[in-house]
Amino acid sequence: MTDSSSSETLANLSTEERRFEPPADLAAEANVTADAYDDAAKDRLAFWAEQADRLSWTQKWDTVLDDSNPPFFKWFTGGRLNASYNCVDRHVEAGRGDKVAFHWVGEPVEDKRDITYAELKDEVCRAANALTDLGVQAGDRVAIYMPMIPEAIVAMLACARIGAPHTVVFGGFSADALASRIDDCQAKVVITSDGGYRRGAPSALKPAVDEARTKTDLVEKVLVVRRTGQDVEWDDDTDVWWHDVVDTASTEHTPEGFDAEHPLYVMYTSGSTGKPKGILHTTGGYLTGASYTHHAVFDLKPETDVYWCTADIGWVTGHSYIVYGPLANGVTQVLYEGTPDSPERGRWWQIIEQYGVTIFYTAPTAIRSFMKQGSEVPDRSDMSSLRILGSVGEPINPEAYVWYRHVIGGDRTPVVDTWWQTETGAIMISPLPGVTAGKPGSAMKAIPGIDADVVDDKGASVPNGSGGYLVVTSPWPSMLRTLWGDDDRYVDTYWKMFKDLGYYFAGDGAKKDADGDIWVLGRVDDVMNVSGHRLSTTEIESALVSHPKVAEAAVVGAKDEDTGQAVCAFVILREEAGDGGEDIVQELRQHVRKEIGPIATPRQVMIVPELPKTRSGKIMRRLLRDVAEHREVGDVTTLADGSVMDLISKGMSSGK
Ligand code: 6R9
Repeated sequence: MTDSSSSETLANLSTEERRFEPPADLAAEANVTADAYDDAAKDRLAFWAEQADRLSWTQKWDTVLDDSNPPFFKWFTGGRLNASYNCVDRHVEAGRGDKVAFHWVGEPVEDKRDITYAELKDEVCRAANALTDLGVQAGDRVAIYMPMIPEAIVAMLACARIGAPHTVVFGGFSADALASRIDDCQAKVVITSDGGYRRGAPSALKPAVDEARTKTDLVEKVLVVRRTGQDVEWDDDTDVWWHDVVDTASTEHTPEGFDAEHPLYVMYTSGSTGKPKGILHTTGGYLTGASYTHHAVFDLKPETDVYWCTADIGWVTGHSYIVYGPLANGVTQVLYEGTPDSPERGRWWQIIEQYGVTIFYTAPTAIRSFMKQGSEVPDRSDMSSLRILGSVGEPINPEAYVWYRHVIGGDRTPVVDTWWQTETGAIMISPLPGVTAGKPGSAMKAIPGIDADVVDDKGASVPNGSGGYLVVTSPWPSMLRTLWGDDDRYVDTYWKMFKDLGYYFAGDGAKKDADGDIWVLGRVDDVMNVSGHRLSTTEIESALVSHPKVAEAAVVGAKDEDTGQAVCAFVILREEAGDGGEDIVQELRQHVRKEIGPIATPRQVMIVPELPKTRSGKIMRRLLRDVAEHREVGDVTTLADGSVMDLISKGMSSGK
């Protein structure tokens, strides 16, 4: 990525001229102004100490950053606090107990419930007492395997309240995945439900827990919420109904202040190969980062905003931007159980209209799938309450950004394209909605208090117009502390690459444009090498998506005898494009050639009905590479919909 030919390639890649200035009224009232960058740069630690003051501490810290043993950094040492108290009790104590914490919307229409902060506090206290009665103590790990129901959040906060780190496992993951996570962090209790609703039908969860228990004998108790009422197998020695032990428990529970570095949770991320990594987050720094970024990046006004993040709590976005950040900030949120198109396509937009959602945070994959359907369905809902839109999880293609802003945001709303990772705990690179003139496709620059850069393989900052590796050059409060039980892998994975400089290596490639703004290009392993030219999958995908007939595209590099790797594109057409006709493949190849250059012209363009995605919406290019290289398709257990690969493979063999 650092040789001159690749820099040229990156510099020549599609240029984006569109700019969207912050709306004047938003800028005038913004929580964070341009001064914050300078303030933070002047004294970074004082800046973060000020942000930590947003929280309630039972004991103030002695030292903001202890960097005596890098890369094992500690923040706010000597300080003590309780995360659950910060997310719930303090709002009630401040007289905001009647404020709605969650407008919960079940997938079945009419299945909905509002939960105030006072009610949330009672429920969290009950659950904390119940967990203690089940033998859970501070430091014990608890696995949570649940659908998007309020009890899932209560469970997380109850664990935090008693100092028991939780590990939330996606409800869509298999029994194997659950068992391996339970094993890795040695969880002694699992909290689950009989099932949840997905696409109009109850889907079971408890059987996967039962199966996981045949693979690991660590689990002492399984606490089960009754959600769907479906039949479940029952083991009297282990299984306990939530309504039996939580509903009957006391609402009195005194939260204990834990050390700022007390483990808050472990979140597993699937590495591209090998066993998943258990990312460890601790309490004080993490909560500071989640709370500050939520306030700054979404310009949060807790008195008036209605905030909705569509993530699942089974991934980090749900942790930082449904649970810890927003609740620490005391906002009213929407929490939705189901899929975007159930029972009908306009469900999300109807929810926005119904609850007057003002801030909406979702993933590019969702945006692209709505683009595919066109604007007719969203246009039926009044979404004039929206004032800020956010994007996370993948690079957002410029066309998807513009569509999102235009069709969903009525051209009023800034779009904040937020780059961060499970490891970073909180948003790192993003526009600020009251400050930044947004460029579609760019995450822009590091937020105040964060030092990020794009560097070459020696760690030298690359000049504007060039590409390289994305790094974080100073420690930050919400950073991961280690990989659960594997300090060596933590050091190797993130800190070895730029050891002498002490930079955190994020695993992503990025480029700086002529203004020095950052364009994240995706994982480094998503970078292709075609005839010695480094090409980013993201940029070719964005070129494809800019074609009017294309809704979504995924690009992989497949082995090629002549060029080393060749560009293979998998494309979903927009509905109005029909089957695209005979010439569509040639048309798309020409389009990429024109947009980026001959070197990027796909060798193959395959029209497919769906793309393989994880539940968090990331395209699993590894599986597409298997198809492109005519291999047997690898492990599909983390796919949201396992049947997608069959559809794609079938399309391939029938020559479509
Ligand atoms: C929050 C989350 C992290 C990886 C990250 C990068 C990609 C996330 C992005 C983005 C471009 C953005 N990513 N946000 N790429 N622009 N705004 O997604 O965490 O699941 O750990 O994934 O996602 O590749 O390294 P996680």
